[in-house]
This record gives sequence, C-alpha cells and structure tokens, in this order.
Amino acid sequence: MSNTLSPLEDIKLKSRHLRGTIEDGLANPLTGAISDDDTKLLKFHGSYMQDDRDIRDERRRQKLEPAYAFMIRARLPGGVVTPQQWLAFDDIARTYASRGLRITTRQTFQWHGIIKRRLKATMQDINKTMATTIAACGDINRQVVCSVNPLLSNQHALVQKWAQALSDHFIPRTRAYHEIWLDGEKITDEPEHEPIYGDTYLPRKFKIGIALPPFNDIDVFAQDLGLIAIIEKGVLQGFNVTIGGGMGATHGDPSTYPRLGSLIGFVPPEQVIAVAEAVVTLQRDYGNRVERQHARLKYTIDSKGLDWFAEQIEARSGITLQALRPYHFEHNGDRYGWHQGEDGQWHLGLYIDAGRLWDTEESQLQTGVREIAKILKGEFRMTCNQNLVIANVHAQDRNTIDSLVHDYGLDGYKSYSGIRRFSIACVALPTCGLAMAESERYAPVLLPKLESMLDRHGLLHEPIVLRISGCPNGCSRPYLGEIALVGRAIGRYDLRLGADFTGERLNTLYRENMDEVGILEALDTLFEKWASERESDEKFGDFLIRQGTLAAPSQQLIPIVLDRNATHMPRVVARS
Ligand code: SRM
Ligand code: SF4
Repeated sequence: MSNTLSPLEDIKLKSRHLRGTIEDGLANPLTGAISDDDTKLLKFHGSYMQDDRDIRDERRRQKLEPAYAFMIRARLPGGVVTPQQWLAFDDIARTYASRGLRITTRQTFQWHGIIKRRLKATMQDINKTMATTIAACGDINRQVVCSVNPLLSNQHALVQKWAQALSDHFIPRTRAYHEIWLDGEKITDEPEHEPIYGDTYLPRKFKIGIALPPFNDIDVFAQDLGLIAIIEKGVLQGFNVTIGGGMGATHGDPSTYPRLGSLIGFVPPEQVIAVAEAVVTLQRDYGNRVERQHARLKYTIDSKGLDWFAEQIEARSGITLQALRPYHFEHNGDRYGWHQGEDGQWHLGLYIDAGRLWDTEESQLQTGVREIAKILKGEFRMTCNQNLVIANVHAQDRNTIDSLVHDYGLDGYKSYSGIRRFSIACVALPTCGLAMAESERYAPVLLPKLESMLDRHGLLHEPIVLRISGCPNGCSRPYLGEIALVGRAIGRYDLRLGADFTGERLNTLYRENMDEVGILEALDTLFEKWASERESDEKFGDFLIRQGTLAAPSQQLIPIVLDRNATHMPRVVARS
C-alpha cells in the first residue's frame, strides 16, 4: 500500500490557511464554477459547489457546462435561531436560493442553488444576522449538535451553553473567511497559526454532539465525540464521553463501516473542553492522511485500539476519566405538539417533511414559519431529525401560533402515522453530487405505501424509526434505522433492518439492491408477523432480532445501569 498522502493534504497545506485561489475563482465571469482545488477549500467556508443533476444530461447534450450552483450550510450550535435571524434567513432563501430553507440532520440550515456571482452577497447577509458558515463543512470540527428537549428547558440551557462553548473553541483562527467574504482587511503578512488544527487541519470531518437523556434525538453514538449529559437535581454533573461514532461506508468495501461510539468514561463540565481538545488533536496527529476513506476517527481508534486511545486522551489532557455514570434513553426521535417546560414556558414540536421548508403550489410551509417568526417572542430550535421546535412561548401566545400552524398546514404532526413521525430522508437528488438514488423526493412516494400496509396490519400509529439515504454515506444516519433504505442506483436500495428505538444498536443488511416492489413485499410479510407475534409494546427492530429474522447485531451498547458508587464500574466499555 502506498504511503503517499492524499492529494487533499497538499491542497490544504498550500492553501495559506484556506485561501487558495477562491477569490480569483469567484471573480472569473467565464464560468459558473470555481477550480477543483478551490471546491475542496470552499467546504471549510461552509459551501459546496454542486450542479443540478436533473438537467445534467440535457446540458451535456447541448454542450453547455453543468448548471453549477452552490449550497451554503450555516453553523448554528445546538440549532437555536432567534425570530429575527429566521426572518433574515428566510429573506436570504427567497433572494438567493432556489429550494427554500432546508433543516439538516445536524440541526442547521442549508440553502441550495445559489449561483456563483451571488455567493459573496449571500455569505455577507448570513453574517449580518450574527451567524456564520465557517467550518460548517470540511476537514474540521463542524456544527456541534445538542438535544432539543422541550420538557427540560432549564437543563437544555445548561447543555446548550456547552454546545456553544465547544463550537467556539474549535472555530479555526484563519482570517481567510473575513478576507474573502466580508472584505476584511489583511491585518499582517505574518504567517497565521492554527493552534488546534495546524496547517493541514484534520484528516477528515469531525462531529461533536451532546445528548440530554432520556432523549437521544441527536444520535449521540453516531458522533465522533458524543457527550451524554448527566444532570442530578437540576445540576449538570458532567458528561459520559463516547468516541468513534460514524455512519459513512462504501458499497462493496468491507474495510469501511458504520460504527457506534465507544463509551470511555465520565468528565465533569470544567474538564470537557480539555478532553475534547485531546480527542481532536489525537485524531489530527494519528488519523489516516493517506486514504480518505479510512480517515475518520472511528478507523483511527480501531487501528490503534480503544484502550490506547483512552490512555492517550488522559495523557494529553492530564485528566483521569472517571467511571461512567448511569443513563437511560427512551428514543432517538422528536416530541411533537405542545409541552410545558420546567420554567412554565411552552414549546411546540412540528414535523417537517425531510426538513424542507419551501413554498410550492400545494403548500406554503416556508411562509407559514415566516409568519410565526414575525410574532414569536421566544426562539426556534431545529432538531437532528430535521424538525422544528417553536420554543419559549408564553401561554397567552399559544392560540395565535396554533392558528398559524393550522392555516399553513404545519399541523401534520397531529395526524401523521408512527413511521412518518420517526422518519428522516437525506437530501440526495437533484443537488447532492454523491447521490445514487432518490431520498428526500422519494420519501413522500414511499411513505403512503408503507402507511397503507401498516394500516392493514393495525400498526398505523406504531412508531418505527425509518431512515432513507440516497447512498451509503449515511447522512440520514440510516444504520440506526429500525428500517433503512440505502441507495444503490436509481430506484434501487439496500434494505437494512433491526436497529433499536433508542439509537444504541446498528441495523444489519436484510436484502441487497431491491426495487420498490421487493422492499414492500419483504416489509409486508414482516409487518404481518410483527402484528401477530409481537410481545406487548415490542418495537419492530427488537422483534426482528428476538424472533430470529436477523442475525445478532454486529455492534450493540452494553447498557450502563450500574450502581453509581460501585468500585467495579467500567471506564471503557468494550464491545464486539
Ligand atoms: Fe452528509 C456528504 C448532506 C449529515 C455523512 N452530506 C454530504 C454532501 C455534502 C455531499 C458531498 O460531499 O458532495 C451532502 C450534500 C447534499 C446536498 O445537496 O445538500 C450531504 N449531510 C448532508 C445533510 C444536509 C443531510 C440532510 O438531509 O440533512 C446533513 C448536513 C449536516 C449538517 O448540517 O452539518 C448531513 N452526513 C450527515 C450525517 C449525519 C450526522 O452527522 O449526524 C452523516 C453521518 C455521520 C457521519 O459523519 O459519519 C453524514 N455526508 C456524510 C458522508 C460520509 C462520511 C464518511 O465518514 O464516510 C459524506 C461523504 C464524504 O464526506 O465524503 C457526506
Ligand atoms: Fe448525498 Fe449520500 Fe448524503 Fe444522501 S447520504 S445527502 S445521497 S451523500
């Protein structure tokens, strides 16, 4: 095997801290694109160059360059957005983008379809809202996610603070972003210094998330660094730490795989940044910079060994990881409808189809949320299931919000099936350059068919975690779906089954490369069995494992339900 560094390492090294020739590329009027090298650097600024795949072939036939346009992703730690920001983001979508606002599986916004000559103005308008897009993508720590728990508003505030602190701590120091997008002055010719990342940043993307039990709405075990908040009597005690979660895989390459994070110990709040920095810098120093498909933290840990990695974290941070604390997750979905927080304020959870808020001839969802933003005195919180919480509402304002929710058709959560309420679909076609199959556009086609089958078996309102992805990269975290469709080609998917309802067990491959007819037939048979043979309240994924349809899961967490004072409590939880 060659030891030559991945070409991207050279691009990063020579980029002068993420500048490259992006400015020249933006100024070139002869093409809607920028250079290939600059597209790699642009990701660190929160933007991807894409082209409209629906018209790619037609443009090729007409000998035109692809219809290039840019996707921009915001960095909004914990997914919290003020009404003023919402209105500005909505304006940006209407002025510059082509597909409305898109809530992502990491609780932030994406705008699609921005053409090159409007990219800078869009970035500037985003920055005017006191938000940024820096490091929303690229080989760097990205959007830090945080549970959105409407019942525990005080506790949410406690952990949200740490999501913000971690996000701030890992922001790159380069002034390139200011210079390119905000016309910031070049302050000095002295070389810049990235104290955490160094000149070549990380070998690959890095993701941090904080879960607030009993909800695992962020899928904490899919994060490179996951933190499970332990709160006792209203006081944040600290976090159980998990490392090495990740979803991405490649069809037909068993050396790539989804992996659940491994629990390595507990840290009090004041030590969490030092421990996080140790994890990030270990990955910086030991991550694979030769093969990008093996560059995520999960592979670093599996090649070096979990115990070794945990020891290195302690050595680097000077902190001894403590024994894990007990915790319990109920599910990895969202809560819908109105809930009153501990402080008496109200929170309304709304289901949004694949996170897309876009006015069409049939619905005015984007305008609906805009109208709510105009009168909201609280804030919005986006969830990692692509949904929206209207948070911190006074009791007297509930009726007005309810009327708007009803008038604009945002009240689907009241009647939707169990499977729809727990479904996620990644973006895929037409914008995603890596999509092999439809996902966001396929969900509305598939869901009614599944619902009619479930209804026939008396299961319409049973919650089932459904994840659809247009390729094995796993942006909808499909390996944590009780049912998952992973795209292989147009109209064909791998059918994976058997994750649990809490995001603590990976699913397994059930049937490969299936068309819709095959998928529906297979599921119909299994739904029938589940309806007649399930133990009371047994979830679909658990049923398939117990009853032997699926082999034992490849990776499952050992439940941490131990006596807090016991001396034998494990620090590192080993799993097969
Ligand atoms: Fe993702 C790449 C969309 C969450 C794993 N992801 C992409 C790109 C940028 C395609 C590309 O590289 O050209 C997609 C852009 C599509 C488009 O047109 O907008 C894309 N990913 C998304 C979003 C928008 C999906 C969604 O429907 O919401 C999510 C944006 C998150 C955010 O706001 O930051 C999104 N991506 C995820 C997640 C879920 C998560 O983080 O919780 C994962 C799995 C977790 C993980 O990282 O392991 C994920 N995306 C990937 C991968 C595979 C990484 C790997 O380790 O192999 C790629 C491909 C890559 O990096 O090479 C990818
Ligand atoms: Fe694109 Fe694949 Fe991610 Fe879906 S899972 S958005 S198809 S990269």
